[in-house]
Amino acid sequence: MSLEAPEKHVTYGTAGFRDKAKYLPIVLYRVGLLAALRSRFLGGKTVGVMITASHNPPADNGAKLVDPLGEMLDQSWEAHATELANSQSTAEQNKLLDALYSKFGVKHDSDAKVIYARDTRESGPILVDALASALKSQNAHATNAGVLTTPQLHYLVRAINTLHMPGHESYGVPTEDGYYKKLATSYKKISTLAPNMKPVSVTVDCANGVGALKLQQLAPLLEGLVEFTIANGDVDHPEALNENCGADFVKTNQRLPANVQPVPDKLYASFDGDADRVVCYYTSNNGEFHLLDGDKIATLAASLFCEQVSNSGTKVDIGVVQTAYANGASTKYIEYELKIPVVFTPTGVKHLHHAAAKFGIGVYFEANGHGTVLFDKSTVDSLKTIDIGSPAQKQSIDILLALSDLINQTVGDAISDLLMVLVILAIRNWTPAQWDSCYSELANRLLKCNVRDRTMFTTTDAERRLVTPKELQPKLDQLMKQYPQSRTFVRASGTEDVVRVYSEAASPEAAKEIGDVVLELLK
Ligand code: NG1
Ligand code: ZN
Repeated sequence: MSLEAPEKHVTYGTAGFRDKAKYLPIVLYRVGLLAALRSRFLGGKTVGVMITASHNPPADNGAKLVDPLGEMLDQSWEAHATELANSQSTAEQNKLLDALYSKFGVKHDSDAKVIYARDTRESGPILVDALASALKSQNAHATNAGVLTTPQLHYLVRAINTLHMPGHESYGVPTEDGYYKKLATSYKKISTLAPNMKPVSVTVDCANGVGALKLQQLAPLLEGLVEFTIANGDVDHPEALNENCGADFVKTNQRLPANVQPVPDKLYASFDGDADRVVCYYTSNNGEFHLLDGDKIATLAASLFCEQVSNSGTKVDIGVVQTAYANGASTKYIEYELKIPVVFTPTGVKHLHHAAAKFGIGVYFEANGHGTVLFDKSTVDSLKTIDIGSPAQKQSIDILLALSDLINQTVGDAISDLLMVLVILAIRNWTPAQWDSCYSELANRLLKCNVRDRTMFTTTDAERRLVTPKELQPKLDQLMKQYPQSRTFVRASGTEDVVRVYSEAASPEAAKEIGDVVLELLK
């Protein structure tokens, strides 16, 4: 490394390290040091490193560590990552690393295995070199998995470790091909189980990112069942990544991405830059744009699971996990129509993931389209062993088991989530408009506000209420009383130096007015 310290302070946050790529080579080097230690600490299990900045601009990049079962890095290690990355000299770095080896009682010469991958960003190869040289310096067994989506790397990590892990069923063949085959096989299985399932088609805006390459590889395996058309699949021009397209653009702007000319009532989807998020949408005959976001995906999935579990004759507690950003109408639909519980957690998928794992079948999605469904081991075991009474019961059990294979349970996965949406629509023979009509969203608005010090904004109740500044929450409460069905909250972003203001109400005018008043209050 030419530098001995990063040019600016970096923090391992909800999205791992993320910054302008030019600051990151030394950070990736230190991520490599930590990854080797993490693997050794876990008895030589394989850990993953993903190099990506997801939906952020092309000049950014980042790194996330993946734990052996494909989960995000254990939260208690985030502080070690931050401390090590910010060492001010090589001597300090080595001293800190030695201290961590001693603290955890880890031997330097024990087994360490790390697998890593990157997205399509131009800065990827330089960061891979920095990571690889750190792994080499640590005598770690390193595997370069090349260019992958983030969820594919999570899949590989889990599949590698569960090959020989007592108490854990093998997650699949630990190769990229194994991933495609697992998805395609389970989709095909469902198509043979569900009566009269028709082929479906979808146009996918891939944000000019890695999702395009991977969807092209999957597509031939699903020929005759799913017809994919790729839009924004240009990975040869790195500057085009996420530019006027992708899931974040579509969700934030509530409009079509560039290069998509919609046919009314047809289904469209957008992935983000590393294909761990997906949102869907369609236009009606009058040209109106309708977003089917993470909340709509969660409700679609939860309703199918309720139906199939009830047909299967098993008892499974199904629940949905949301954040404060979930539209209030979706929460009401889940609680009052589907009659299943909703749990709220703070923003950030690791919180949602942990809460979802407490259910027999836990559905979690952020409104922005990041999420998945978790099947508890006891649920899968009881589905596999229950006495089967009728063919209809058997069919539902088999559909549920195949869905548990179709869904990437390690982390939100745009490709796998999209297949889940498609298969549910196909089972029900629903158009996008039928899906959309389950509930009508409350009007909402999401604003950002620059403040002097965002750490002054502390919250409680899964970020839905402010604790400090003390005088603000009573004013928000007062405001909510003035508008029917309204809700507003303020929280500090975990990924940007801003506070976010969310408002929802019965009409767009009211949602806008509330947002404007809150912005004034923040001045
Ligand atoms: P912050 O910046 O903390 O609001 C954003 C998203 C999260 C999550 C993280 C991680 C919103 C409102 N917030 O968090 O949902 O995806 O980024 O990338 O969409
Ligand atoms: Zn992403």
